[in-house]
Amino acid sequence: MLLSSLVVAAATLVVGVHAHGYVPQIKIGNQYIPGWDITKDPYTTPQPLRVVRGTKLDSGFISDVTSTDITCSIGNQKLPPGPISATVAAGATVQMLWNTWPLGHFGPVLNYMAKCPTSDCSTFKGDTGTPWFKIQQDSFVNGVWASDTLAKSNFTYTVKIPSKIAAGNYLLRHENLALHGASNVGGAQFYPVCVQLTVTGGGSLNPSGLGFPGTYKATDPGILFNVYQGDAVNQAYVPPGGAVYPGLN
Ligand SMILES: *[C@@H]1O[C@H](CO)[C@@H](O)[C@H](O)[C@H]1NC(C)=O
Ligand SMILES: [Cu+2]
Repeated sequence: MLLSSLVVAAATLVVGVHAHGYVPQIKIGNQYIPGWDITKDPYTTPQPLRVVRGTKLDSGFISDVTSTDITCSIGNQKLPPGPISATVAAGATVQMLWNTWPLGHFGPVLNYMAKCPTSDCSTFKGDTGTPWFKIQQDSFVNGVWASDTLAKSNFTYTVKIPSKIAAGNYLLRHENLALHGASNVGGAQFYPVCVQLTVTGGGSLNPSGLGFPGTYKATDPGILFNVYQGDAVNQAYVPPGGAVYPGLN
């Protein structure tokens, strides 16, 4: 008993001061689909094909909004070894199943998509131009930050794929933005995760307009923000990246 708790404590130390979280699984309808498991997938040869973009070896955060890591997490330059995507109908949901998320890393949960310009998403980095559009966001609702709600909901967050976007291949960029240190410039922590999706059905909308990097500025009011000023201030919080793209549903 004592030995096993020591082993757990040692493993926790190796991971870091605290574990942030990553997305080892997603769920579409009743189907569980492997995401990117940082404890296994980077160490598997050949590298497994995963619908969640792989990152470098940790689940650490990004603080530099001008870095290409802001697009799809640390090591955005590393593309998947081949084409793979999860199929989802326009108007349906994708559940992001985080392995964990620390309470108190509070902030909004932001969700964007970008249409892959190529026949599949595996060669699309999404880090130049403005291919992205915002599809969903949650900030401070009834006294609770969306990231704390995620942590209290079995580490699950549900993204609705817009019903009116054109069918095709997309990256979904799902992001936790932790504001606990955000009252200083560079103190906000970004945790983006990208999923390769094939959207079926849908309509004729082909939105775009946002860039990662590009859209976020270190001094945006939703990025340079003191989260400890009380509920009234938090309720007035304006997330970065603007409003959800109009007319998606
Ligand atoms: C919590 O999420 C995990 C996957 O991350 C799932 O296997 C489990 O069934 C979920 N538990 C509940 C109570 O929904
Ligand atoms: Cu942290």
